[in-house]
Amino acid sequence: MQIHQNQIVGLNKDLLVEHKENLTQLSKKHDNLEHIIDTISNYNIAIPSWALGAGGTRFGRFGFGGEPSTLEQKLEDIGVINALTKSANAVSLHIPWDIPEDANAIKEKAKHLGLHFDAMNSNTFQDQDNQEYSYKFGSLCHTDKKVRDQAVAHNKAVIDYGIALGSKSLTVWLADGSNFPGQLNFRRAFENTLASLKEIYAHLPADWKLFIEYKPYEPNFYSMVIQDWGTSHMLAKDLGEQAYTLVDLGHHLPNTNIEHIVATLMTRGMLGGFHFNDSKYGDDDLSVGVMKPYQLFLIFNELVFGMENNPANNPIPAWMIDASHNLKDPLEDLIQSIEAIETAYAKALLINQKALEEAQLKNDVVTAQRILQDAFNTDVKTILAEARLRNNGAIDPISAYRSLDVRNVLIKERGMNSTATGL
Ligand code: LRH
Ligand code: MN
Repeated sequence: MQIHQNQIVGLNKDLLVEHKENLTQLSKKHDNLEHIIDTISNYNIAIPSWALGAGGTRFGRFGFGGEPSTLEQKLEDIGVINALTKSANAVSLHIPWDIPEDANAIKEKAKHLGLHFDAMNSNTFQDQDNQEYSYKFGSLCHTDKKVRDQAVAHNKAVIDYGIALGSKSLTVWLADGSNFPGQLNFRRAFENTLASLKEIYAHLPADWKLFIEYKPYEPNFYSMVIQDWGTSHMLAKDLGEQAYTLVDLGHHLPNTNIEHIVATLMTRGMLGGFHFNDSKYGDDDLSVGVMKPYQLFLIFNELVFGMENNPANNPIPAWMIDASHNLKDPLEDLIQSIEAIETAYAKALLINQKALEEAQLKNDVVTAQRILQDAFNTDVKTILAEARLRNNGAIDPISAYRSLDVRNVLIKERGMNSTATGL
């Protein structure tokens, strides 16, 4: 299904007058409004190719109907999200869930839909049918060199797929770890992983980045080889300048101060990117901003400050969503996640960083808090709508999605039982 510009123009018509009035009101209150609208209208988030169908848990999976069962259909669905939000012009592929059989054809299709390829993702956390050695006891850390070599070869193959598609980065997340004390020698596992990553790093083109994603537990429940930002940072430093730490918001123990981790990584230019999602307990992979919107706002406050004060030359982070959908229509869920991310970013851009610094230097805690909360309590819906409108997007993407009856059109095209690869 493709959404055409005139359909969006039609859907925006009834919303325009009120929107313009709201914008006029807002511009009276905020003198840097144009800068914020401009920043958001040039902001894009990569959509995970593995989150366009029903995820499911070990207790069950409930399909949505009309799910994309091919990479081409997945690109079309991301095209729908981008047509409405004008903030989703990138795709993050997971291999082998989404192998581009004909890379040139896939690249052309993506180009036609206004999409490009962000970070590639390798997968050495599942055994594939035709696989010689099992990853049951790990991959890059495995005690058996044959298994490590197999996993290194897979990561090199993923880089090669990415080169063919125009991607410029690889994300490595490892399920490697242990379930029981004594099962694993932590030091040997770390050193094996580093040695394996060095072989993968050596295969990177000079203009590529390697993102090392950490996670404290699951699917292993005693230890994970790359358990936290510190371990990821150690590995990245040992590898070289093209290696960075990737922060998946769901990969933290309860009450972890993630905005502090983000600020700390940026002091050394080591923040490579994000997997945005939200959670209440574990790696719940829920829609962004549904549980902890203030934390997300505080993370963007550190990003705004960090990008404006960047002596360590931290690159612009890779912005990616990593979620799994069990109840909500995946496309609606992703549209809401984009909205939540841009909301946090716009509110953070409203913060008067100069006034905040003055309050901090004077240890005027009350004023510092008021500056943050005034920005957080500002309704930025109109800013996001104007940013979309200036890119010919929908003023209200969710109501547009429903007015266009996208899910039922997809069910007519693909049937009720088509299933998407992924989580
Ligand atoms: C692991 C993870 C990782 C992906 C997977 C789909 O929890 O966050 O980023 O490879 O989810
Ligand atoms: Mn992730």
